[in-house]
Amino acid sequence: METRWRKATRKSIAAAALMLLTLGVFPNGKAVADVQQQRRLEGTITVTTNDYETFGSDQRCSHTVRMSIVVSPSTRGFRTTTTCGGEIRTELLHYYRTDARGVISVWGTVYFYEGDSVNTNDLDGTTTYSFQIQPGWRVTRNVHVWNVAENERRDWSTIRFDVANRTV
Ligand SMILES: [Ca+2]
Ligand SMILES: [Ca+2]
Ligand SMILES: [Ca+2]
Repeated sequence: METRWRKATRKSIAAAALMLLTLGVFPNGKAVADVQQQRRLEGTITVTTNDYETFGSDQRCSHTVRMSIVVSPSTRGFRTTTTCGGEIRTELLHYYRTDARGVISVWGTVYFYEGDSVNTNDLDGTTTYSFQIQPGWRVTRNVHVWNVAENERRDWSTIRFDVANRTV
């Protein structure tokens, strides 16, 4: 037989459980969504380039860009330009946005120019890329582009993303 005390305890536990359930079911929906949608992308992008030389050794360059940006459902875009060896210009267009769950989408295009100078308009290779970063995760991705137009594989750039999806 249940004592009065036990019955009362059981009732208050049930009440507490109901309160927790209520909080869980009816959070401030909009505030939660806004917090989840704004994330910080943090890390580095390293552009490594090889400039093939007919005489002598190739020229090798490496540039690192540090990223720490707030990402939201509105797309943010950047252009990062690096040069190497007096003949190559690598242009990286990179875009970021979050979805409703706070997942960051990363995508873009790499343009590889090779010619008489780093200001050349001779576009010899193009690559597109896209990947996603779950909240709290860190991702590394290599994107490769090379001199396709002149079939010179020794002219190339590799863009290395090492980026994390953190709270704002
Ligand atoms: Ca060259
Ligand atoms: Ca050169
Ligand atoms: Ca060329």
